[in-house]
Amino acid sequence: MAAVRVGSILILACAIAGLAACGDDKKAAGAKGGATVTIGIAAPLTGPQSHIGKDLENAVRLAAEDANAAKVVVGGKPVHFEVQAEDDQADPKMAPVVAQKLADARVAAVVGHFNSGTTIPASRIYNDAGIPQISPSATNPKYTEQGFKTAFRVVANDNQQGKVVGEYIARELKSKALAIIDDRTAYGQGVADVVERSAKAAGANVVAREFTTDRSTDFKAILTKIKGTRPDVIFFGGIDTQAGPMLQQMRGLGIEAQFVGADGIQSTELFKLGGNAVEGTLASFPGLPLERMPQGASFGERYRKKWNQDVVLYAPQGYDAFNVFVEAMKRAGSTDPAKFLPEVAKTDYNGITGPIRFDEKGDLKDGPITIFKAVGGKWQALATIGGPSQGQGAKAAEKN
Ligand code: ABU
Repeated sequence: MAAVRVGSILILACAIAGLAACGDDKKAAGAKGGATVTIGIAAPLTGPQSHIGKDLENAVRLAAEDANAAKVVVGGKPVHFEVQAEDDQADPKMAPVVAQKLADARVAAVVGHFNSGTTIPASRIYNDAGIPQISPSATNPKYTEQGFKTAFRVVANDNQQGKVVGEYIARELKSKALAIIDDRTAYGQGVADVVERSAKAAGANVVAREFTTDRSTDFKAILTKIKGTRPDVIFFGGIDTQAGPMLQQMRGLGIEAQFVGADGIQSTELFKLGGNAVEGTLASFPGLPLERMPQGASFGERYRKKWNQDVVLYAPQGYDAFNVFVEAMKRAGSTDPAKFLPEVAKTDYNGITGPIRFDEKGDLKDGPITIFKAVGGKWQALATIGGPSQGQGAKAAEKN
């Protein structure tokens, strides 16, 4: 019964309490024998990464609106979906607090968190509460290596993404002097470690390894140090909020090295944050380009119409994560997390982003990785490696 408020009980409770806030629930639960189910979304909704968190919240709200318009029936009864959005501020210490709040609110499932550094500590809370969690974006492998049956992600992880990027730097860019910077987060440091290992294994020479934080804005000291090592490529493991000013400062210092990042910088926001300095930047993303996702173009259009902005980064994955839960509930004939959790694990769903199936750990099977280049203020896809049509880890890169 967690997260499910049966219509008649709720109406009675609202009548006794006289609460105005019960109005929506009353309306929803008014459907004959229906129930209201709340799905949580946890992400940075304030602070420097709020543009990415709001993108996810927007996607989940759109998915709930679509599910309600489709009049979803679970176990023969109509279900009304609501969304509870919580702000983890991209802070690993805030994440368990937010997760506990969602658990106490008895949400049926959680889409989130955005950051690996928040997703990992929050996952223990959801596991203990038996709440299924799908991160649309957390790529650190540790998230699904903890043995939690409740933890899933709808993107490839950084063992896959970092390997592709490291090999791209060594083989395609033919780097002989690679400098690496990370932001010391679970994501940034983790993906930088994998890039370093795979680039070295593929023949690149690493000349510098520096770090900053995910709250820093001045990188001149580490960039000046790196400049002395004469790098031909600089890889940054971190988020667009740091990458934008880092690129500007790098060019300001006269460093001409090719700048490469991973999915944390592959946002539309990077162009605003870094201006002209972004031109030519390379970044990976653990998924297909939006226009090559099976329903990406129409999703992008609907998202723009609804929210008056383009998809920032992970909205399609957030939308799909919500629907994986809805489909699991339908198959289980129940909105009780204990009953539909096994169905989440058995997911075989064709989403906006492509086919979604999970391995035994909760990782996405056959997740593609795309390499993008910043050209004229837009991301242009250069190559996609792996994915359902080629099999995970496929050697051949599909040129876009
Ligand atoms: N995957 C990039 C951004 C989210 C994370 O921290 O994993």
